[in-house]
Amino acid sequence: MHSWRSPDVPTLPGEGPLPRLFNQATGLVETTSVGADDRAGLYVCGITPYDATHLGHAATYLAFDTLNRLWLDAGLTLNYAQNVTDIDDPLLERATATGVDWRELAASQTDLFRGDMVALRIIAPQNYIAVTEVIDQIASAAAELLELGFAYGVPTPDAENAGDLDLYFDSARAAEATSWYLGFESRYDRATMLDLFAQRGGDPDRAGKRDPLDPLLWRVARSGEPSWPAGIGAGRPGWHLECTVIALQHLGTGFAVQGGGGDLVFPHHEFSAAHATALTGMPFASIHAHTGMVAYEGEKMSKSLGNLVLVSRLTEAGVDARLIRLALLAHHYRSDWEYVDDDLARASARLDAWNGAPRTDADDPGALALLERLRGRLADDLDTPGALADLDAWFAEGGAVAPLLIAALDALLGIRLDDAA
Ligand code: 5CA
Ligand code: ZN
Repeated sequence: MHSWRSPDVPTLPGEGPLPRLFNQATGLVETTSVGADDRAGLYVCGITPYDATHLGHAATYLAFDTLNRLWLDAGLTLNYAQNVTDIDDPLLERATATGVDWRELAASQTDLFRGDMVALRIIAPQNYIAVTEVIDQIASAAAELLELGFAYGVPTPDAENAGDLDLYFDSARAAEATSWYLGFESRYDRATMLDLFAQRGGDPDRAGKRDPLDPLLWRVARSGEPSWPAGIGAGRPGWHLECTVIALQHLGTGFAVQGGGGDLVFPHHEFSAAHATALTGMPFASIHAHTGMVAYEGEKMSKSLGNLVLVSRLTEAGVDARLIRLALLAHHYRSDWEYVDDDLARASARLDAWNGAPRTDADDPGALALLERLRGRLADDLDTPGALADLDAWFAEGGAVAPLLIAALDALLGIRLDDAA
């Protein structure tokens, strides 16, 4: 599927350090490791395309955009893959409720998302893959898991297709036979897992499962639902296996960072990694990174609750997309926070202060030192609030806008000052 148009990213003098990131699986801030080919592999879970793009989505993609910018500044090449979950229960439910074909809903919302990413100057993934483009590969992966003994059939509860089997992942077998184990990434206890599994698309009470936490790999065809022919029986993919297959196809095993919002830690990321390790015998990613949740009006901003602030609504209302970017960068990517209108007002005051600083044609040593400070801050688990504070201090103390700073703001933070060419 076509991605979106990437912003130009200027090259800065010298080289930034390799960024360090908090790894959910170890609880430590670790240096991101890249392969010998200097390609930084990143997989970030993409949208389920209905009601895109709210500020929570934007904050998540912006966090990993900052990581990509730091990798570029460290002299690496990006190898970035992202999916679009264009077939899933909530998408189908929304399509039915609104009387729109699910394919049209997915296509229109994905388009809107691409436009928002361009407006926000988010670097595009080299591989932007819709789940419906890789159904055959997902079905093959499910078949392989069955062959390897990591999957089992559970009879459908419906009379109309009695005897048909949905395929489930055998977590206990995977924990026994591979390096993966339940909780390796989330480090949640079982009660928390059961609770989250039920909330986030799982079916702990489904009769016939070996463990209530075993996730669905392949849902056999039901009437009235889209399905695709497959050797294992016509059907559609389970959620976690989609991301496993897309990531393995484009990044291989052991890539640098698997990312997404904190709402995906369990069960989604834990089981995407489990499927990958069961298929390949290798760890999925080196670092498992997650963003905090953006809330609005007291609750997590989410499509299902409907408490959304959409990027497109703000830009249509005339809000400068740079202010959205700056408002989001003012919060550390790992913190949970609640969006208020004042976030935009503060971003506006900040951008005015920076734009209003005196201009100079010369890069003095102070500007170079500031660049190194920004690089250090950002490489330290993406400390964007710290970087913004350093810039505020520079300008508050009468520092000028030097060409180097214009380029640094653009390259590292994706913010172009008013007269940046
Ligand atoms: N399609 C799946 C991932 S495979 C999905 O979670 N889609 S989503 O549209 O619900 O979310 C897209 C991305 O935005 C995910 O990485 C998710 O973790 C993140 N996200 C969703 N809501 C928020 C929020 N309120 N704050 C921060 N990030 C969020
Ligand atoms: Zn995913």
